[in-house]
Amino acid sequence: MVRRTWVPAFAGMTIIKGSMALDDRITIYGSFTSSSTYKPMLYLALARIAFSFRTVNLKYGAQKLPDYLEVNRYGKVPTLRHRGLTIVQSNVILDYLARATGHFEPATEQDRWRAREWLSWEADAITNVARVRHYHRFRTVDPAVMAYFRPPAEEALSFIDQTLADRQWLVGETCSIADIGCWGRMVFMAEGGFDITNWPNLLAWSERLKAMPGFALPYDLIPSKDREMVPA
Ligand SMILES: N[C@@H](CCC(=O)N[C@@H](CS)C(=O)NCC(=O)O)C(=O)O
Repeated sequence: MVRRTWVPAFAGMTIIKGSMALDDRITIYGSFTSSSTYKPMLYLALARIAFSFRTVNLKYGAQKLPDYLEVNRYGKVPTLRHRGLTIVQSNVILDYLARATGHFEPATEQDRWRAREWLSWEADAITNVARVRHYHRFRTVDPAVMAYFRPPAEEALSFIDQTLADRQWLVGETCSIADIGCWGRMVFMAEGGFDITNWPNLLAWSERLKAMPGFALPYDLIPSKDREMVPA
């Protein structure tokens, strides 16, 4: 059954915009240790959209097994499947979700492009935060490697901090995919040894995000097993 206006897809639970069939559920493949997985899952949690989660155990290399490589040729998480489409790369998934469900999309066309500009920047710059956290948490690397990646990571955090000095959100007047994408990639910063209190505007922004209905941190949001996710 297809509805063409804003409708509760499941009573009291999910509001989905556009011509979305009630049974065409979104599926996310991901891992509970992955900031890239967190980004679309946070979007769906904040948008109060039910979806199916399929775990890909990175510890055991499930992302490189043939079955999963058929889903995601890069052998990485996350992947989204919806309406017969397979979408990979977390920022492309955020773009897709904003277009498909209508949430967290800035109000003007200029700001919609600006939000996507932030997502592209995020992949260049905040990725350094994720790299430092990854080396810190999962590998033993030469200290020179850490010394190489830490300054651009701190520079990225400072850039966000400066941007937020006189505004609440990265784009426009409300939370958008830019905020979800940038926050989502840096969410494990403490595991990389970055103390968020060094960036007060960034800290205040994170508190604004945390105050939103449906917000959860990755270890509370992403299950370690397959699960049907229902908004709280
Ligand atoms: N640019 C990609 C990065 C995806 C990525 O690196 N995912 C990591 C987890 S955060 C992964 O799957 N790592 C497993 C591997 O590289 O084998 C995105 O944003 O989706």
